[in-house]
Amino acid sequence: RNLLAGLGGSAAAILATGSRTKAAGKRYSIALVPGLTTDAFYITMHRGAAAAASALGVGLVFQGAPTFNPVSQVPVLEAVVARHPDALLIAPTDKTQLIRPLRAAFDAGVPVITVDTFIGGGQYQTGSGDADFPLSYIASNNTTGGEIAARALAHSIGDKGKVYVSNIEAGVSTTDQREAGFKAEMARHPNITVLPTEFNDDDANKAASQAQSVLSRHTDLAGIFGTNLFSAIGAGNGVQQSGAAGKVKVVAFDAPLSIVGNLKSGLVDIAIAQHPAEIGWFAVASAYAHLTGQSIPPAIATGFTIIDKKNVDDPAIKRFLYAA
Ligand code: T6T
Repeated sequence: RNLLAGLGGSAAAILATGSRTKAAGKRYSIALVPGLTTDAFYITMHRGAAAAASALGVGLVFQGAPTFNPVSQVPVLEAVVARHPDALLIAPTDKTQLIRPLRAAFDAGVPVITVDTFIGGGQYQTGSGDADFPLSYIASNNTTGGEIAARALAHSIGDKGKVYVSNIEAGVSTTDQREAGFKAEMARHPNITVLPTEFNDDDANKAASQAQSVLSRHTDLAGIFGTNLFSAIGAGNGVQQSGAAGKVKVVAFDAPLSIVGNLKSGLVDIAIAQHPAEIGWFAVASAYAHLTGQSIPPAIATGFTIIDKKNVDDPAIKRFLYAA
């Protein structure tokens, strides 16, 4: 108890130091720009960020676009940067196209941390390339996540048959890495054939009709890997609409509350929950550390929780479902 009391005291001391470094009476303002605003993943990330902001006494602005793409994200980013936040946390929607606008933010004196996705090759603070200027990359290890998905899918289809990847679009760091990790692991499963990837633009309806049309071309399809929330929900719906629920196995990246029914009915075998609240919490804490003169690591890898119908009701597991 004494230890906790001591920690409380030092947190208060840090807070006081932090406020002293700003002009009297002004709080730090940190902006969080998600990949899109209506996605349970980013809504949950916002919740974790807000918890850290309130613990540290900083202001947090959450502003993003309604769809996941650079065309809608860049104007929001520019509007946010024009108000000159003390730090910018952003999930860039394209590895390449967000470099220029983020560089402009950085050149205007706004420290940048990327959350969930990265720009360039994702190696920051290396002194090389045109995209190493963000201070830190705080995210899941998405290559590992893709490998986990492949092993789970291989297991549930008896290590043989045809599968495909339902993905957003090439150029998104997270889902590119998930697909690459998935394919690398599947290369170790000689009796599994990976069909060409279907790209859905983060649209669950499109992912569902793609699943139906792949199934009509390959009636022996064994499984689908949905690389993110909308890809996975769409793949599951497409399988159901084709009357192939249970026959075609689905492994989902992401774990919105709405996946619970699908896990229980057997439509989705496994959901790989990221820890978006953890990403948001560490992003705000890292920005605050930087603003108050601390050094921060160039990358922080957050965790996963693997959810299936056997563990989904366990309170220690279900807390990782994304609450929208
Ligand atoms: O999978 C997450 C996120 O990690 C990815 O970058 C984009 O899609 C999600 O937001 C889920 O919809």
